[in-house]
Amino acid sequence: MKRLFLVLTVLTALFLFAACVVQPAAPAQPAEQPAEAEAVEAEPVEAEAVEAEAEPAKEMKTYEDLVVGYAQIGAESEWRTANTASIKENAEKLGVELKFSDAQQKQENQIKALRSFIAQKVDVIGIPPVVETGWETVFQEAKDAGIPIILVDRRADVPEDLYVTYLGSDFVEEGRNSARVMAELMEGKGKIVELVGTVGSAPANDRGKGFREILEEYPDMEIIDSQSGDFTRAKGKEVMEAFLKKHGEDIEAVYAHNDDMAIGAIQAIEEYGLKPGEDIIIVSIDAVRGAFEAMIDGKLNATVECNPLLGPQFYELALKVVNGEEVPRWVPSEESIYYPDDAEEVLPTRQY
Ligand code: GYE
Repeated sequence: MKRLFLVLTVLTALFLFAACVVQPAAPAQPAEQPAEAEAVEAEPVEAEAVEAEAEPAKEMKTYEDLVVGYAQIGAESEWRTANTASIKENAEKLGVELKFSDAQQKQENQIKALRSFIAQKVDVIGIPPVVETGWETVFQEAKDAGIPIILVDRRADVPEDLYVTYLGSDFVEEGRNSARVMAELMEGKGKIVELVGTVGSAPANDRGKGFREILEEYPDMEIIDSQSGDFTRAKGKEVMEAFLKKHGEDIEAVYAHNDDMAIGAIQAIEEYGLKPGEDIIIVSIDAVRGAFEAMIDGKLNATVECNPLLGPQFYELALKVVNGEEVPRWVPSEESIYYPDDAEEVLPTRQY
């Protein structure tokens, strides 16, 4: 019941938030549309028809006209491969020409990709910045070349005029939800280790922040160690091994910034001779298929959803942007929380 209430609260909050954020964009459209409508209605009246001709409506681009550059981070997690698939499949479906690059988790490669997209004069650039800082110069270069940037999935710490919109999750809220779930599972007390995402990335920064914010309400819950596993299974396992070596059975819970690191931690815990999900409570973020499988096996206690299927919304935004339509500054994705009880039923419906 408590869980249902939590999920409902989260969904309501998201809904209200989305309603507030999306609204400001609405007035932009009516401003243009009536002009067109008038021109059509006014056809029989010569004078007005001439006026309409003198100022021809700007030709609207369609998906088939769009050339888009997407500077992907890499393939570090199940989440990321699902995101890549969504970006590629939807380009094909819509007839968008996609120039895709994989930076292998290196910022310098993402910067090179942006410069190459600028040289190729793409219409729009989409990028999930691997870390938050260090983007100003290259974003300015895109702006100077008249190429709009859409931040997809992760934010960048740059002045607002250097990108048109951010499409992605509320990572702070994901962190808060993880802590709320953790508090419930641990009954408000115990020692936690934290597997942090890529250092300096928006999701790692915000998921850490949101989690701590809620923990302040629980003085008996404590993070005893915190280290980056770079969002990968291999590093998640490595860091968990080190935590176990150092703290042993003092560890009562793991908070992992993504499911892949949690899955790595599960392996480390089993190899250490403890039962993940029982001896050590584990909560992570993403809700990828691997997390549902782990929950069915009783090895993961909850996963907080982060939606990677951003392709459709991304191209919709890209088209609006090249056609000069106004878009909201932030388009948040809709998300939920899942528990082992629902895992079996939900797994077949998961697309990632
Ligand atoms: O949670 C993680 C991925 O930026 C939201 O990146 C994304 C994160 C996701 O590697 O699995």
